[in-house]
Formats: sequence, C-alpha cells, structure tokens
Amino acid sequence: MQEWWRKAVVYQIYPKSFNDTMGTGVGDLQGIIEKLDYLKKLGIDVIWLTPPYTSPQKDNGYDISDYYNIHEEYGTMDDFDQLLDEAHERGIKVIMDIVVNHTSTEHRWFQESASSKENPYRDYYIWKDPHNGEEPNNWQSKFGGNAWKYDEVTGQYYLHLFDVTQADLNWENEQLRQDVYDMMHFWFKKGVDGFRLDVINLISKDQDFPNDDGSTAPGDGRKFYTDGPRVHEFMQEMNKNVFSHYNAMTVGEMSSTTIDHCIKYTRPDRNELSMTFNFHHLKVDYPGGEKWALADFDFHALKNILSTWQKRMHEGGGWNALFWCNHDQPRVVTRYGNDTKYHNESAKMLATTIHMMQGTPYIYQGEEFGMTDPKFSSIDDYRDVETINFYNTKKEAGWSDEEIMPLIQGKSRDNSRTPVQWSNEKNGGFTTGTPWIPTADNYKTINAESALADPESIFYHYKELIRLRKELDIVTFGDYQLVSEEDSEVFAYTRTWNKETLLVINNFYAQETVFSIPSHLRELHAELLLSNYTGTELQPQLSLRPYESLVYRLV
Ligand code: TEU
Repeated sequence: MQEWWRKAVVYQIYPKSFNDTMGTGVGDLQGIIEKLDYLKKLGIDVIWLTPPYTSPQKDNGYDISDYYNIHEEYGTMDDFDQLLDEAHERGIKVIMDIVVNHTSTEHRWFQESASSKENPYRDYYIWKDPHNGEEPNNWQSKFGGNAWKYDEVTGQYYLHLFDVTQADLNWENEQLRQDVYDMMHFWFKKGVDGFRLDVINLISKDQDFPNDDGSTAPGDGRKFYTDGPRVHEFMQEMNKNVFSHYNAMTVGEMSSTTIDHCIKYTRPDRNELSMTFNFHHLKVDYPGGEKWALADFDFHALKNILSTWQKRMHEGGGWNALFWCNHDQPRVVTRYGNDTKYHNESAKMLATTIHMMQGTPYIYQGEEFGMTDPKFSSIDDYRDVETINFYNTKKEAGWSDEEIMPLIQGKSRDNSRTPVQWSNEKNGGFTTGTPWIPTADNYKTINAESALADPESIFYHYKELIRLRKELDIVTFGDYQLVSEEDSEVFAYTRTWNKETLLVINNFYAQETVFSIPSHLRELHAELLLSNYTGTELQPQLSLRPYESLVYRLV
C-alpha cells in the first residue's frame, strides 16, 4: 500500500480551455507553464493532461492522428519538454491522457488500413462485410447513430463506437498492441509519470460481433464490448510490457463498468492499473438512464452508489479515483449543489464529501473556485460533437429550440469546457483573442483572482482538504462507513483507522436540518477539522445550516 499515488491529489487540465498565451483563442502549453505556481499553491501532486497530441480536433484531441507529436495550436515538443521539467522542478508529476481504443481516421494507420484489403495495416482496425446489404450489426455509436461506417473503396464497414472520425482499433492484432506499447515507452522515456487511459474497458470486443437484441441491457451493443472477453489479459500484457518498467500511476476510464471488474483492474497482485474512474454516481440525474433528460438528482441513490463503491473496492483490495467533474460532465456545483445563493457553501460541501473518501481525488480545472455551467441560450455557442449531433437529430425529428435547449444547457459536455475564469478581465483573462468557445457570463465574480484574494474562498477550502489528506493517514487508509443511510438531506460517513475516527457530515440541501449523531459516536471527544461555516460544536442533535459541511476527528 506504499505506492505514491495513493496519497496524491490530481488536477485535470483541458489544455484547449486552460490558458492562452498566444492570443489564438485556444489554450496552449505555455499557458499551463504560466499557471504551475498557482497549482503548486493549491497543493496538487499530479497534473492529468487531456490529449495534447496532433489531432484534427473533431473530439478535441480524443481523435489522435499522431501519437508522437504535439497538436500545433498547443505548441511544440519543446514546450512539452519544458512543461514536464518545470512541473517536476515544483514537485508536480504529469500523467498523459492516452486514447488507444480508437484513433482519428486521419492517423497514418487508418489511412493505410482503408487503402486496400491487402494493406498490412488493414487488420489494425475492425472491418466487416455488410450484412444483407446493411451494417454488420445494430451497435450504436455513443455519439448517436449506428456505429459502423461504410467505406466505398473496399466495400466494407469499419467500427466507430464514438465519432465517425474515431475508428476503433483492433486489439486482437498483436502488432498493433506492440506499436501501442512502444508509443507508451516513448512518453515514459521523456519522463511522464503515468497515463489516464481513455475508455480502456472497451478495447476487447466480442469477436462474433452479435446483434444486440436488447433483452438484458439497452440494446446498443454495449454488453458485447464493455469489460470485454480479453480486456484483463490485455491490461496485464500492457502492464508487463510497459507500466511495470516505471514507477507509474495509471488510471483507466471505465465506461458502464462494474465493481467486480474495477477490483480486477486495480488489485495490486493482478498487475493491471492503479485505479479506475466509474460514472455511476454521475447518472443519478439521468431519468430512466437517459442522459438527455432533466430530473433532480436522486440523493439516496447517490449516497448508496458512492458508499457501495467505497466499501466494496476497499474490501476487494481495489482503488477508486474520486471525482465530481471532468471535461465530459456538467459542473457539479450547478448539478448537485447550488450555483446562486449558496454557491460558496455548496461547492465546499461537495468537495468535502468526495475528498474525505478513500481513493485518489481529482480536481477539474476551475472546480477549485466553483466554476458553473454557462447556460448558453443558443446552439451557436456550443462546440461539442456529441451536443451538436444531439441537436441535429432532434431538429430533424421536429423538436423546437425551446424543447432542445434546456436539455443541452443541463447536459452538454461543453458545460465544463468553457474557458477557465482567471480574472475579471475580458474573457476571464483566458485569452486576448476570441475564445474558441464563449466564456461563462459570471467570470466577473467567479474567478481565480478573486478566489485567491479571499481567505474564505472555495480555493482555500480545497487547499485545506488537500492538506488534511497529506497530514492524516486515516484519509488514505481508513475504513468507510455510511452513517446516514435513511436521512433525506444528510450524507454523513465515518472513516476509522488505528482507534481514530473521522466523522464527515454534509447537508446536501438549502434547508436547515437536524442530524442525529449515532449513539456510538457521542461518547468520543470531537475536534472540528474543517467546516464551511464558522465553528459548530458536535452535539447529539446537530442543527445544520444550508449545505453545511463538517469534518470532525473523534478520539
Ligand atoms: O469519454 C468516454 C465516454 O464514454 C463518455 O464520457 C462520453 O463522453 C459520454 O458518455 C457521452 O455522453 C472519453 C473522453 O473522456 C471523451 O471526451 C471522449 O469524447 C471519448 O472518450 C472518446 O474518446
């Protein structure tokens, strides 16, 4: 249990929206270097850089056309090397986001592969004959429509689980796997500290490519490639060939996964990955499992899911990545908190809820001072391929903007991709040019500069949470126990370790409420470690103010 990443806090950077030093309207690597001291001040240990490689940017870099180069708009390989050096000088590690489930169709491998059936790269991708003159099966792309694209030149279809320009790689091909491992060595040799592996649990497909009859799951094909037949074998091979040679941290992004699989991916003796992201706690506001629909979040489900993952991953020897926000998710303060009257209180409360759990916490750029969803009213302000596909499909089906836009405002991935609000200057100080996506209107009040100037800001609450994790081993190692299962407003849990207990109490609502402290905890001496209001003494019947959040040490 001594691996360095168990005590680390990770900060996610989406370079496109982080900080632009060239006035192009697009963030760049020099922009990250400029903010390293800010990150150092926050106290994070690791930067996760979303894909900075050469890419046509149909999916903002998750469509890689050259794994060995830096996307021109972000700078050069020299800038990257400088970023790595300067981060390391400050004691900050850097992990790279790597996408190996698919490449851009502009990648040389795909160009070769598509050129003829005899090309040696043909088998690097998944090509199938038409079935009765139509698509090989009924699998759906995650960005809408069928997941197969017909290619006129060779008369076959290729698989794309995401955009039509993101062709799925064929992991059955040994040479492809070797090429991927070689590429990973290239980045490790440069000095990177690990990888975030994009949708890595989708790489092994059922080789029968069966039609999905929808009898046991949504009918979109997911069950035939999610945590697929050879995925653990591939992870072990990757680990043996690559990760085991370095003191690496690896985090796998797991789409629609299960706890049992995540234990397998992360249990140290299995030699696969360090930790996994799962998204079940971010689907409690998907009515009937549908992303593009609006509903209040289901608080009981949220507590239940997070608690089950805490307990079972711990018992099974696995390790969780802890997070609320990333570049695919709406901002949590808007989503599960309150982005108006209780902006400050609810953002801090949400942070405490996650950061006092077991696992490795992730902070997504701007989360540390409470950035919100922008709520743009026009589709013209959105850029995301998934959002635009959704809009077009609904328009074709006859929906009006009045019906579509509230869904996009609530659910678009662009909610988290607006420029980081550094100051109250034009464009939030992100760029002197025209930003590639508009800045949220509230940058004059919600920005890093004001947060830094206010000792009571959300920023300093995150800093304090990071400090507590560093100082108290119990945050890393303690057992987790939910203590508010039935409560409709409060999410309270304990962590226990070496005769010590942490009691974490969070009111998730704007109403005051009374929380009854479980009797076995009442006898102990309580010390308040952190709160989002001025001090509260622990009492058996504890009155909680709106979004109040408290962390006590009990001995
Ligand atoms: O996302 C994987 C993924 O399945 C989702 O988060 C997806 O964006 C969401 O379900 C759509 O509603 C990863 C990346 O994080 C994302 O940005 C990429 O677009 C995607 O893979 C493809 O590489």
